[in-house]
Amino acid sequence: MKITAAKVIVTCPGRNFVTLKIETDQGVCGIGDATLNGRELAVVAYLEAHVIPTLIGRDPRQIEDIWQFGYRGAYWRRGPVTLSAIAAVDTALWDIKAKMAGMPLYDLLGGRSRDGVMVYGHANGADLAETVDEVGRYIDLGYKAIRAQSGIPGLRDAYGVGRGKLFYEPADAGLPTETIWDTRKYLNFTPKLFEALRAAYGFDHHLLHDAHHRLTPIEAAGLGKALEPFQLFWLEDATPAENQEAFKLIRAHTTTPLAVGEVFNTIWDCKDLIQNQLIDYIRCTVVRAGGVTHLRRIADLAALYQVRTGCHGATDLSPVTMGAALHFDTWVPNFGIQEYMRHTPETDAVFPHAYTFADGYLHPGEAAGHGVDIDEALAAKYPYRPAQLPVARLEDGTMWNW
Ligand code: GCO
Ligand code: MG
Repeated sequence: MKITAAKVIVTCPGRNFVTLKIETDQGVCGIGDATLNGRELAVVAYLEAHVIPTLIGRDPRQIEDIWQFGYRGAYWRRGPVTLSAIAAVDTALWDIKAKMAGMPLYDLLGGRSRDGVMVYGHANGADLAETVDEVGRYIDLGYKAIRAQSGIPGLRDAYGVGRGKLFYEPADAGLPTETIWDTRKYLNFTPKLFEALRAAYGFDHHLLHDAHHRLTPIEAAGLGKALEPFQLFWLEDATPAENQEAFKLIRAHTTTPLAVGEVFNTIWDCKDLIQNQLIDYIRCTVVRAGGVTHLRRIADLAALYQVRTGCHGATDLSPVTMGAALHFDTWVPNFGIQEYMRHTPETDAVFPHAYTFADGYLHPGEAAGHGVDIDEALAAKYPYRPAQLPVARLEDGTMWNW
């Protein structure tokens, strides 16, 4: 069996997505997501110039060897561009293998470990009252777990609060929008939000929150401590994790569970955090961390330390990543939760998929492969549009983490 062709499809049904399609001499094709939000064309160039030529003529069944070739063969290891490209190839090859086997991907990985994949949705509001109402809307939609982000009094912009509600898109401009950040205002407000949410809805639902890399370790420790009475499912990206040791300080002060890793690319980025039991959930997902092949390795390491998975699932990960992640989630023994930020109907139409939502759970479906396809004719109607994520500055103009 041979790979005969591979091509990159860029489409913008409201936001940009990059998809790799691999074709074989047996007529079976597979697709993989290669979207890197705000840096899409870097991955397109990497795939077209450096990866696709090495794939032609290879046996698509040799998923492991092709992964190792992409990783070791690059010499310049790691990084989001390289690992997104490797992930796209890997996802497409697992799709092909599962289609050849006539199995949904989760069956090929080792079979079903659960009946459904618990997801969390994104509730966000301009202020406390609106955010409380939005969480109520998600509860009414059947969600068991909800992430709450709110506008902050006295602060013009806050992370996670979009112009839209069910669908919002942070990569909103061709050049980065500049937002203003004030940690003091955020720390004064956030415990009040969760106090109000528990007062309104009780303790039966899981509540989550994303600090989006904005805090220093000691500030993060303080927030974790202040949130303890409200029993969060997790506090995410409390502080940047380039320095994995920083989490020792947070951990020493709070029992609020910690989640990290949506920006990680490999097992090396989370090795110390996992082995030192400094986190509770690892956020890596298919497209960002080298595909199903590498994500499995991360999950297996995490399992040794009772760290559970919590795959990133924002809208900048295409339905292809969502589909593949749901098969992974259905199989992985140490599953925790899956993020589910809904794609717009336009995106769903470009990527017809087998997965479905019901009662707070996503189900990968029974189609052979990962169950997600691309409608190329429709995709061609939405040409690429430059779009970048915002940046953040402190009130005095200092650059901060967005
Ligand atoms: C999340 C994330 C996203 C990111 C986005 C960047 O937890 O869902 O933090 O909202 O900001 O994926 O492209
Ligand atoms: Mg996040």
